[in-house]
Amino acid sequence: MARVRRTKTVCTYCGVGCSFDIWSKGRTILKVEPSMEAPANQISTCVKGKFGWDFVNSPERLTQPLLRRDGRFVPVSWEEALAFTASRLRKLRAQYGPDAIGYISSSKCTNEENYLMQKFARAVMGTNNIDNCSRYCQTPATEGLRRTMGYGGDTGSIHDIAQADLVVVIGANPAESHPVLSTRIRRAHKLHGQKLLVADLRKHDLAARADLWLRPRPGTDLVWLCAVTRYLLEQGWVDERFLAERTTGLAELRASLAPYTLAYAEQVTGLSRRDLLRTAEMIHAAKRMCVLWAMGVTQHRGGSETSTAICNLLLVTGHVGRPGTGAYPLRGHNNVQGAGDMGCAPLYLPGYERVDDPAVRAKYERAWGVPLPENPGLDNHLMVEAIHAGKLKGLYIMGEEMALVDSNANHVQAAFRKLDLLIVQDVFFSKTAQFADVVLPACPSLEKDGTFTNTERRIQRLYKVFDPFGESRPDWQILCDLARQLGADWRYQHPSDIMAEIASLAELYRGVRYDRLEGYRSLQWPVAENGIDTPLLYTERFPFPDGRARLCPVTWQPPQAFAAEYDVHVNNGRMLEHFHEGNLTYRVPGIAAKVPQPYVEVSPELAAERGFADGAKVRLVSPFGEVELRATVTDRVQGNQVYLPMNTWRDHEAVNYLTSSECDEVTHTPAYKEVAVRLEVVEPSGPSPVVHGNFRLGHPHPQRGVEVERKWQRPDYRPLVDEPPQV
Ligand SMILES: Nc1nc2c(c(=O)[nH]1)N[C@H]1C(S)=C(S)[C@@H](COP(=O)(O)OP(=O)(O)OC[C@H]3O[C@@H](n4cnc5c(=O)[nH]c(N)nc54)[C@H](O)[C@@H]3O)O[C@H]1N2
Ligand SMILES: Nc1nc2c(c(=O)[nH]1)N[C@H]1C(S)=C(S)[C@@H](COP(=O)(O)OP(=O)(O)OC[C@H]3O[C@@H](n4cnc5c(=O)[nH]c(N)nc54)[C@H](O)[C@@H]3O)O[C@H]1N2
Ligand code: SF4
Ligand SMILES: [Mo]
Repeated sequence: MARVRRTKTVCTYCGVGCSFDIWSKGRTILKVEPSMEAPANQISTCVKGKFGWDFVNSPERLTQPLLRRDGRFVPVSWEEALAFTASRLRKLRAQYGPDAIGYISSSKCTNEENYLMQKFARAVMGTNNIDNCSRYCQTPATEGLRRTMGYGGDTGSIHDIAQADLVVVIGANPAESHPVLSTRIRRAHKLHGQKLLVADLRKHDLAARADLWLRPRPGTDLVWLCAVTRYLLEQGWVDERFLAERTTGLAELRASLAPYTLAYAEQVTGLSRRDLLRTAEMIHAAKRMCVLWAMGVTQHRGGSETSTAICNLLLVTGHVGRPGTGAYPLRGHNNVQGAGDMGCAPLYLPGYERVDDPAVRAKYERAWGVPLPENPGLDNHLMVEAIHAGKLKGLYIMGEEMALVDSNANHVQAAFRKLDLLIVQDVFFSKTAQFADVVLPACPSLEKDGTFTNTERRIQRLYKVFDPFGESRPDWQILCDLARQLGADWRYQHPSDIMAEIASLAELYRGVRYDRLEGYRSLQWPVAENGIDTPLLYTERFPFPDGRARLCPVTWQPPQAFAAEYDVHVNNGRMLEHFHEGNLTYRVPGIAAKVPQPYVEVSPELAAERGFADGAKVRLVSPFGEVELRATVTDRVQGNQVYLPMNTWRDHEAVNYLTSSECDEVTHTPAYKEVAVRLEVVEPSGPSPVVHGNFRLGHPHPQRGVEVERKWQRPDYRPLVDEPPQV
């Protein structure tokens, strides 16, 4: 008889990092119970953390390794799959060299697993071709912070945001993307008179509540940020003492801001002079200001530059290093911060130490006992291009739905078809897996021990709730098994052994130990040897040799231009209930039943002009591909800007069939938010705005060789919830 168990875990979805207890019996989850002890969320969670777990028992879980034979996937034993994978990797390396293989790590996986993935790429296989999905989102923000302040992480804690008297949110939609964090803002705004300034194209939850809502033209945020910074400097509304004592580069910054007059900003951004002045006045009036930003800033060609402009504004006004101030580049995935911290990037080893620094390499060579490659490797974007160029022959993807989430999906999928070897390690038979030669079944977070690092740099432990489903294995074990097949002497018995090694090498994690993270205890990096952590960064100095922050001049990169026929701008992003392409959330019947298949939000003006009604079926055609879906007419969007959630399950509706291969020049983060299409009306009216009825899941189930068909009813469809469900 199974006993009732209570196990602490950390949410597998977003970067807020909520933690809670899972009550279970056998493989059944009885309830999810948050705790006052939970450092990021206390008793709050959102709908995903509370109800989003049934996927772990989905009959579609991968339970055995699969090998492609004669165009079909056949289940095989672990022994056979590992031997096959190792021999193919060895062969490719012998034939084309170590740099002909790329490795994609997973922000869904633990720190320990991410550490092993980059160690596998570097120490076992001999290449720096390693990346993770922060390339798709946060890298530009990290770049902006590293240039100006030093560390690529939020400067304070979620708790600090509530203490600010002005919160500025730029190109982020926390009510859906970081729900529990947004409730902190809403509460402070309502109860404590906190002021809220939002810059966004779309009237989302926080925009609708804001004291001032700016609606700039897409991709022009840098211009209004620079104009406001310039105006603040002109008026002397800056923190002279902070500037003098804690920063360098003011003269260069001042000179670089010369072109950014209010008149220029009005012309480029479409914002009124009045709103620009009100913005400056609100900032001047604030004693403690934080700026939150996310994909509306980073997923543009100028993502790094705009992120830098945000940091400049914070530094000029002295809003860094005190509670209630600072920079919050909201991290997306549960462990995207950790994946970066662990060195899953072509240029950085764990703790952001550069691979091209001989002293750093020497430290790792001593620890790992092998010579390490010194040339920086390929990032995600360059890997795809290198496959097309015939230079990259093999790819190992752990926990990333790259075929659908990378931009210009047709281009990416065409690259996958050219690979000699594609290894996919996932919990489900994803779209990406359809291109694989070998599919390795992994365990999701509930089936393993480890740590995640949330958006506040907070490291938290998760404990195993269930045994692995079928023959699936935790990612860290798969990596160890494979490394041993390839001759490495990896003997980790438990993730805590891996963390001990991380702490011995990465300065930021120096004092991190499992016993210091027992239960709900947590640590925010940098963690000193004695276990003292750092909830608030830069209280005394910035981690540059002179201890001062650097003001950095920036240049505006106008968004890409499209031919005149592509006259509709496609804003895109998240919806509350689903996570990305929905490999997990659409397999939670409770959520999938409640929430729709996707839709495109169209403004009343555009619908009237094109002669269609709510519920119409429209086709969006970009230079790179097309999608067809139902429209919902709403004033959340305006004019020729439509909004398309990326959270579709149905392959052919994925927004990335529309996006291009353009990217941020510095970091290669895709310009996902720069999309234009031609809108064609397929049916001028239709079932409104719900997409009624049933649909077939397009994913063939490899083990049974049949199409899985499910019938889900969606009775009460509301695309945007006013109040995200709080429990
Ligand atoms: N429910 C749910 N939560 C998630 C995720 C999920 O899939 N589902 N994914 C997680 C991940 S990985 C990430 S990275 C985060 C992302 O978190 P967010 O960045 O909040 O997510 P997006 O929906 O992409 O929101 C971007 C916002 O930018 C706005 N925007 C677009 N273009 C511009 C522009 O040019 N200027 C300005 N000022 N605004 C613009 C959009 O209107 C939108 O409101 O969410 C995380 N949380
Ligand atoms: N147009 C457009 N495209 C975008 C974006 C956008 O705003 N607009 N946002 C981009 C951003 S910011 C991101 S982060 C990406 C998100 O894209 P992804 O990171 O690919 O998204 P997920 O679906 O959350 O996770 C990927 C896979 O991990 C698997 N998985 C879950 N847990 C585990 C585990 O423990 N182990 C293993 N091995 N696998 C696991 C899931 O089944 C899923 O297939 O999308 C990007 N694409
Ligand atoms: S806010 Fe994020 S971390 Fe918290 S329960 Fe929701 S998805 Fe999970
Ligand atoms: Mo992300």
